[in-house]
Amino acid sequence: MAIHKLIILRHGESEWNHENKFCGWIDIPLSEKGRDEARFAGHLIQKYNLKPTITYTSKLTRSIQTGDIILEELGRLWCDVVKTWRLNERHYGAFQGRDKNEVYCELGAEKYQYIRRDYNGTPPPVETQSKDDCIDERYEVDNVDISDLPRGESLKLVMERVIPYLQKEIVQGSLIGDNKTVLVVTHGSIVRSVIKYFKGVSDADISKINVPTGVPMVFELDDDCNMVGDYYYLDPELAKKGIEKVSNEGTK
Ligand code: DG2
Repeated sequence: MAIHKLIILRHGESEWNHENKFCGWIDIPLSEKGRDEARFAGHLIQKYNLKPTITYTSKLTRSIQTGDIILEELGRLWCDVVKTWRLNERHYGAFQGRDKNEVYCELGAEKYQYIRRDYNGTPPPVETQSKDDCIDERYEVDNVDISDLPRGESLKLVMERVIPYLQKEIVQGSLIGDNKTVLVVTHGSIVRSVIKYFKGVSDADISKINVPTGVPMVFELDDDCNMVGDYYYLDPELAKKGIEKVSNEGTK
């Protein structure tokens, strides 16, 4: 039976990750450190001799830039790239653009942690879909009705839009159907969704899982989409440091 490799990572540090602001669907580019992280991610993928033949990104610049840098590092800029809003970060509603520590002080530790990490925690929604929130022509594709796009999502809502796409297009379509090595460059909440889905993490336990910027992880799946062994980070030490940083964000 064949083993199919799905490489997935959160983009490198964005300018707003660096400034400690909630980003969500706001289209913020990578910071200089984020570009370095993306280059190092490419180096790790090469070191493990992984050769993606198709790449998926979100519609957000930080994910697209990370994918481009990785493919350049790998000498595989020819690789097909599919960009989809279904891999966009969780919509952070009215928190988008706000300083994390300011929100933390306003809500208190418990509510802050609930909205940030609980499976059902939902930020207050934005009222309108506007260009100020980066809802623009990039979403005028695939019969998407812009007014149906999210205005504030929990992880549960994120999973409802991403997992069917993961199953059908990425796993059944490319990874197993076409026997491709797949690279997915996406966002923290999407990686958490994928971990929850493949590992069957409970609604309660998913709140403890954080994802570092720019460290690739690999899921190995058999022909029936079952995981073979556990997922692994290509640099576990680096991942550990990144996870610690992310879990404390906004609290100090
Ligand atoms: C971060 C996640 O998403 O923030 O939207 O600010 O992966 O696009 O940097 P990403 C954001 P936290 O949920 O970790 O606070």
